[in-house]
Amino acid sequence: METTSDRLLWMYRTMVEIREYEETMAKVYLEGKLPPKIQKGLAFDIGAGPVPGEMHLAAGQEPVAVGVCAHLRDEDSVVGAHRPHHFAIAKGVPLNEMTAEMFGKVTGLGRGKGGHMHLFDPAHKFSCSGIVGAGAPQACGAALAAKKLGKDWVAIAFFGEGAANQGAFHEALNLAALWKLPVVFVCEDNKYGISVEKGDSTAIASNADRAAGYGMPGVLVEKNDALAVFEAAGVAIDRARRGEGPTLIEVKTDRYYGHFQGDPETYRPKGEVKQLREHDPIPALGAVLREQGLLDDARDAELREAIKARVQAAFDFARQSPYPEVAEAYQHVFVD
Ligand SMILES: Cc1ncc(C[n+]2csc(CCOP(=O)(O)OP(=O)(O)O)c2C)c(N)n1
Repeated sequence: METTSDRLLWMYRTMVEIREYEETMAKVYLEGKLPPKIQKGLAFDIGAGPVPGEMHLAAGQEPVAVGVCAHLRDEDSVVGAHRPHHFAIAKGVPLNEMTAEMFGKVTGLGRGKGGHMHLFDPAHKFSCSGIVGAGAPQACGAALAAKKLGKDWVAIAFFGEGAANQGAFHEALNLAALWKLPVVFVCEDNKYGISVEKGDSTAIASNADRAAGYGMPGVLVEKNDALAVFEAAGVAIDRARRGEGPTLIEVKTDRYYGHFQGDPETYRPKGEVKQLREHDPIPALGAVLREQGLLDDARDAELREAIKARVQAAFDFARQSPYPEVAEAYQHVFVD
């Protein structure tokens, strides 16, 4: 990505792709789980259907992923959490192998053994984990490796505001600041940790304020806006590349779906999601692009069609791929 225009267009396209991916997954995930009329709000067999296991979708949170990843190079590392698709897509993880992994197929990133919370792609330096808070120390590890190798690579740890109450998060921040590691901690405050509102679990309003306790800059991005994230992330990533150490950024973002697919969301005020969707960050960035002459209706329709086709192709690839052989069950699990 050379110019600012390239980056703006990339952010828009990538947000559209993430949204298309999550909306497609929301539908496909329910296949075979229960008859539609009793699905809403009831427990179902999460092992049934083509996509087994839990499913955490990130529609609404696209600005965080693209605003940060627009600054990254191939050599930079990204560690995500249990809600990882937006980060993976923004880091360039291939859709086919990522989707096949969620379908449990042998063509998946982890040969079908990891599922949607455990997407590992060394080629694109992407990983994630279902263990809340686990990613921050891992990003420190990648940053330490870059520093020892004398490279100007950076590492990003993405996590939710719930994870910021885990011990591992605090240990990671302390060590990162002490060793001036080239890492940026990016907290997505989507207001809820499962069903618990932030104010019921966290004594301070903004995690960005916690940065001062570790001797690093803390930045609060108050709007779920790709350009605002892009700006804050640019400063933090440049600082990390220059060897000046870590930054903690918190972004106020919006989760459109439940914590997991099938979540009855009884903790959410009625109409909250409808209200959030009225400030959708995708058309907001689209309007900026239009003002700058970078987008019009024809171009928008064209790029949306291409994205739809790419996402559909990934789901087709996953469906058509074979399951692993039973004999593989214990292979690729432990290091000899
Ligand atoms: C160590 C650990 N504790 C608890 C859980 C169960 N759990 C899964 S997601 C979640 C909430 C995470 O909230 P947050 O970090 O804000 O991320 P969000 O789901 O909002 O993206 C919890 C407690 C877990 N997976 N790992």
